[in-house]
Amino acid sequence: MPITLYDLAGADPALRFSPYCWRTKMALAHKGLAVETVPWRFTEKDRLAFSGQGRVPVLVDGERVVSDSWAIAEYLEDTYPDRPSLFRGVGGRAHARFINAWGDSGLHPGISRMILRDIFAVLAPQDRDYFRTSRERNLGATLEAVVEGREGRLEAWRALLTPVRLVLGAQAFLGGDGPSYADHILFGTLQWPRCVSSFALLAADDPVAGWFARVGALYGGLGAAARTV
Ligand SMILES: N[C@@H](CCC(=O)N[C@@H](CS)C(=O)NCC(=O)O)C(=O)O
Repeated sequence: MPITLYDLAGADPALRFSPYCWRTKMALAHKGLAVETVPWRFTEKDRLAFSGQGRVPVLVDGERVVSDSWAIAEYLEDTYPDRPSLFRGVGGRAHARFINAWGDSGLHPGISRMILRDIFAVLAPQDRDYFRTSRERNLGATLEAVVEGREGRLEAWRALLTPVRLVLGAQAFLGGDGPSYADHILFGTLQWPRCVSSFALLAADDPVAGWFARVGALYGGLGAAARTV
């Protein structure tokens, strides 16, 4: 029985834009595991009740249900050890955990503040009120006010990627000569704005853009082929 993945979708069911779900889809492809993705909308909490929580990704593998992209990566690595490794050992796993935390806490808040209004625009009608209300409550401002002036914040956000540029000056992937889950984490983070917004976060001549294209071309071009707005 193939693995099933609940995957965040917009009004267009083919528009799959969750950074966390992208991390998981890249991890499954890295492992060479077939997956059937199920489009899921923010307000369909009842459809995830079986997982005991209300966020995606949720992976169902036979009897096993795993939520949270990091927990899923660890599950895949530990359950399918004979397939290509996501972490390449204990040290790689520990370092990938850092990239995961850095992506979520260091990069995502700034991305949100640039693309929240664009996300709203692609959502299924039934998700719009929930998304606007929950995000505006958290941020204390309207979606429109949050994204206003984003051009002026872009340079500072791009500077956050300096360590990545330094690493990519010495090796092709964060994982070294080949991709590891660290690459899939950052790829998911950057795939999120690419899918929902025409506002370009990366300059075309940025080495990170070259790396992003390399990772997007992996696994038959899985990431590159994603539906975008
Ligand atoms: N730490 C979780 C975060 C998952 C998460 O926040 N997913 C979002 C979609 S990108 C979600 O399902 N949000 C539901 C909501 O906001 O109600 C992971 O790594 O999987």
